[in-house]
Amino acid sequence: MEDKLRSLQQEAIEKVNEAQDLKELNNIRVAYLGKKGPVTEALKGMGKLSAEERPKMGALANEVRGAITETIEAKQAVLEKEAVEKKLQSETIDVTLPGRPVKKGNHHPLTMIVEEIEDLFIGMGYTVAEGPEVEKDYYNFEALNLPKGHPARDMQDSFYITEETLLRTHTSPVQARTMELAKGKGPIKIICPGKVYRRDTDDATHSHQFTQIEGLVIDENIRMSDLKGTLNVFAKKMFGEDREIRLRPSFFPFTEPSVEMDISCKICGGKGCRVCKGTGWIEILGAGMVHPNVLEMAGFDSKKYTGFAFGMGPERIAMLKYGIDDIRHFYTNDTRFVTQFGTEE
Ligand code: FA5
Repeated sequence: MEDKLRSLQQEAIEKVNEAQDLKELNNIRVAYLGKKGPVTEALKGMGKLSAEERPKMGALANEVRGAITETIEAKQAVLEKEAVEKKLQSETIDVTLPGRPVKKGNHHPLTMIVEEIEDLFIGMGYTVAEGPEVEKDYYNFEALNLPKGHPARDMQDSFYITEETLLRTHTSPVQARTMELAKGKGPIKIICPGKVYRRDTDDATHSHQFTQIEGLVIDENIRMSDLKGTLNVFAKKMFGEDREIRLRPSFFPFTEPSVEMDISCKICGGKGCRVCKGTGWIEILGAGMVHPNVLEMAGFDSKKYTGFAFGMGPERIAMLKYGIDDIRHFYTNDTRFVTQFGTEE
């Protein structure tokens, strides 16, 4: 029995030492030390031994079991360490690999222009005002000296919602609303950016929905020269000192006198093209001195207060600044167009 136990010990230890992984090691443990294993079987046969031999063989069997268990534990520690190292190696991250850039969005050129114009006027002491896009006929027309049936209403073909409400055709109703809120007391110095809507036929420079930025200054002693000076500063800052500007006499029922401002066309350098309709100039804004009727209707004393107002189209300004040849590019969402401007956000 002694020989059998010793050879079992040697055989088990050899197998343990050759085990390649933890699974194989566990199989060896079950095979040699499990309930049906040879060591247990040998111990079961102890009853057949003499009283003198029994304690001796019992001690030997425990020694063999202990030696196999010890070897298994030592091997287990080695295999576990190897397994961890193998896993670490397979999951290694190469931190020297360059990362893949994540594509983010970027500012729309129209947003950039509106923000640039806002910054410019805020720098001149203006505050930003807002008004509704669904507007009352009263603020869009009547309070601006355009009573019902006035022929000049045809200048801005409108989308009506009810008899008395429409999609605003310009940002000028914000003038009327701001003056009304001021209750006849100046000064007022605001700009108002926002969307406007007209039943215009879309072409290279016209859209049925576009953006305007309104400006309004009301105080004592405001003169036409203040308006001219302001528009000059704006145009030079926006387009550079070398671009040509011209003011043309015009007509708006809410200003008197009225003007329109044109900028020389960047696309053709003033020679005439599709964008400037062969004239070499593009109109970017309408302006004038606030009509006394408009001041009085909003509760201002027109003998004490005077003011100027302007309304510009930022799409046209962006077209002139960046040399964009069709206003429809702003609305068709082609990312190849939009990503050409500004920085990624
Ligand atoms: C007006 O809308 C006046 N409310 C401007 C104004 C304000 C005059 C205050 C006096 C005092 P007008 O219809 O010309 O004016 O439009 C102003 C600007 O909006 C134009 O110069 C042009 O740049 C732009 N614009 C007009 N119609 C369109 C359109 N269909 N598509 C794109 N831009 C347009």
